[in-house]
Amino acid sequence: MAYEMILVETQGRVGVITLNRPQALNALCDQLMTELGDALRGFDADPTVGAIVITGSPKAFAAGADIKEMKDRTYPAVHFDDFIGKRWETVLTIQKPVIAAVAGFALGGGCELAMMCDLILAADNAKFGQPEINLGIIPGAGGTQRLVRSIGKSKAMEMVLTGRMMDAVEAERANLVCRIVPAADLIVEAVKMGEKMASLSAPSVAMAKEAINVAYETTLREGVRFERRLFLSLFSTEDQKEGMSAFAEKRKPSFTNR
Ligand code: CO8
Repeated sequence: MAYEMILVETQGRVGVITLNRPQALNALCDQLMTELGDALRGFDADPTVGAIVITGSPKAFAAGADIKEMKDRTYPAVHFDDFIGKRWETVLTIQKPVIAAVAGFALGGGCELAMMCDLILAADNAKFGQPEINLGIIPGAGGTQRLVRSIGKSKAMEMVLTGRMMDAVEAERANLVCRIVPAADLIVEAVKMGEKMASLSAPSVAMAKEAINVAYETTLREGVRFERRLFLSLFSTEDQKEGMSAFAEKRKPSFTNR
């Protein structure tokens, strides 16, 4: 697929996808989301890639779903097209870690896309918000659910009911983002983090992310059972033998992803 709205490259073992629709602050139109999904699936299937970074421009990660594209849609059209499920949720199906590297605005669907990634690294100029209420709608790609689980009910209520944006410092304090870095270093830092993940045993990295993500969708008892199954299954891998032998032999492990 030839891409018009995203840039795709690899840096070492990290796949980097840059949302590239600057004239619309990376508004997430159908074409952009289709291209993003295709690129994500491509990197997930590429054995030379161990982690994926999604980023935007210095001014905007993404200013939301494309309001101009959505404004005249009718209920039957949005219902039967299932544009949220089909185009927006691909990121949830990716086995490799996906890092959202956010500079500038991450609003509405942009904030929701970032929250669908496995973690968010924020530039110091990042701004997060769910301003849909100003448009007469509500978040529709998981914002009301993931924000509550991430930052708690009160802050989620305030953001969703007033549309107030959060800056990077507040977002870190509220646990929406893992870390803040200077805007100029955002991609370097995100790729460095991805490279670290890519250097580890791919089965354990994939299972670790799966186990953490399950914590959002199940009870503690079921989550712990799920974790234990994954943990025990890793004893069937060569990488578990290699990782533990290397520790005992005081050398660096050499993982083969088997
Ligand atoms: N959709 C379409 N175009 C947009 C969007 C958007 N979300 N955001 C910005 N643009 C366009 C502007 O229309 C403008 O285009 P033009 O130059 O042709 O007029 C260009 O980008 C630059 O924007 P501004 O001139 O407004 O730039 P400012 O720096 O003055 O303001 C803001 C930046 C504050 C980010 C402002 O652009 C803004 O408020 N944008 C809209 C933010 C918003 O409301 N987002 C939520 C959208 S709804 C949503 O995301 C629902 C998700 C539901 C789930 C997914 C289902 C599809």
